[in-house]
Amino acid sequence: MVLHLALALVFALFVGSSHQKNSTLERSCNPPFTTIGGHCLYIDPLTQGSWSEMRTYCQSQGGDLVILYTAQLFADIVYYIEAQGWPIANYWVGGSDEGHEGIWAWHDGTLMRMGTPLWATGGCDNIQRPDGSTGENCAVMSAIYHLYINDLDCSSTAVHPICEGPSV
Ligand SMILES: [Ca+2]
Ligand SMILES: [Ca+2]
Repeated sequence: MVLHLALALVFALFVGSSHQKNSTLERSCNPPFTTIGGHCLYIDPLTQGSWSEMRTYCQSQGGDLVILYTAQLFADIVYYIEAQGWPIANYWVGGSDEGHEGIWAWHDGTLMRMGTPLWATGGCDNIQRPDGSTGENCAVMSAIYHLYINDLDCSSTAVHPICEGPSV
């Protein structure tokens, strides 16, 4: 009976510790990725290039350009960038309407929501949508719009990558 209780206690401790290890807050990521908002992300302020170049760069690290699944993740990324004290810059994320003008989608095929909370208000028309037509087909967290999303020419090269890697 005592042995059974001891085994049950050991089992409970084991389950408890493994549960804690796998919880969002305790998750660790393989370098160069770091935990941001419960995801394994890599934001590289030293590397920049076109959207496709930065997508290839993320893939070479075992990931891809980040998909902003939730408003909370978007906010966590903004807070992280601000907390680093980096200069204001442009950052590519994994959304595009290249080849299907006006239909914005993440690289996994998920449709990208317009408006709040992602998109910046461009100009004075107070519309939170892409404004670049066929000349601007890639989504950027924009330096001039407080890191809200804007559409930008995909070949712009003064843009850093935000990569998401596999969760551990
Ligand atoms: Ca477009
Ligand atoms: Ca634009």
